[in-house]
Amino acid sequence: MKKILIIGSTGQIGSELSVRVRSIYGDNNVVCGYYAPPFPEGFFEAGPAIKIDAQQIKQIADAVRKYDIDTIYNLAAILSATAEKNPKLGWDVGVGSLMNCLDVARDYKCGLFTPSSIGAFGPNTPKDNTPQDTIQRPTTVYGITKVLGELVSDYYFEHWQVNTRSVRFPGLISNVTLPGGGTTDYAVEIFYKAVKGEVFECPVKAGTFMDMMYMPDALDAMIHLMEANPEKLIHRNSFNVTAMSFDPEMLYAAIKKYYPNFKMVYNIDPLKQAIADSWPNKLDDSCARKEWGWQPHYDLDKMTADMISKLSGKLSSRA
Ligand code: AKB
Repeated sequence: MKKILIIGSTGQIGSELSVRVRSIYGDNNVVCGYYAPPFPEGFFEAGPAIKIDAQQIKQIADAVRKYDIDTIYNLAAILSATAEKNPKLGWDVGVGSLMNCLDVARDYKCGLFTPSSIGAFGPNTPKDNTPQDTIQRPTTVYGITKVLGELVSDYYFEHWQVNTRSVRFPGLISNVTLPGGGTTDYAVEIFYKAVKGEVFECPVKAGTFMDMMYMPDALDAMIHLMEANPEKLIHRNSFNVTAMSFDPEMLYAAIKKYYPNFKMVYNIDPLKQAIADSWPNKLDDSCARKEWGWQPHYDLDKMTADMISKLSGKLSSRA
């Protein structure tokens, strides 16, 4: 029986991962490590929860011992644009938290999932069908912490057999918890504006392609990879995964099918544009498909339909 600790369980990924893994492994077998609000309704009643600052190794080790944890999802993160504005914070959270999780995972024999990102690539990486194994010379602090995270996670596996696994997430689109400080956040924010009938100011130019994924697929990716047969894994840290690649115009057109009067204008954020320009257009995720059966279920149209239906229900019930 798995006993899971989710670090960062109130964040964009954690708030949904905790619900999904509790439905699979049982409420009491999943411990939600939280650092900050927002706390979803019923958060403290749904199962065990404990305050964890991932930069404090003792807090992680105490939780692992107390709840007899065997699997850690390390979701503590500062996203790309925020990390560029505060590199020290980006480094401390990205690297410090991971090193703490790795040491605890080694000492208590836990499996460890840590997300990497398309941000682990840089301007001299092949942009289209970016291979699994290729040049990784990112030009952002976020990207540097992700490459370091990939390498050091493989190191802990090679040297101490720590069961480390990771995927390179693209922009994640969700209707539950907003991202914050990411370069791909526009692909979530646009839906809120469309549903509220407001004009959307897009921070990246038309023609800026990036990989994206709907949150239900992202949750599947994490859970399937952590359940994958280790003998089939040639790679570990980290797998390319993607579900769709689009530019702002394609997303705008998909949303306009539901809201013909919706208006998007461009108000370019130079920092986000520079970061996006340094990232790939579209990853090749064939290794993930071969090694552990990765298969996304949402493309642009299916994701758009579901986002609009879920968000319009949520926002109208709040009105
Ligand atoms: C970001 O934009 O920083 C993240 C990412 C792609 O890692 N969403």
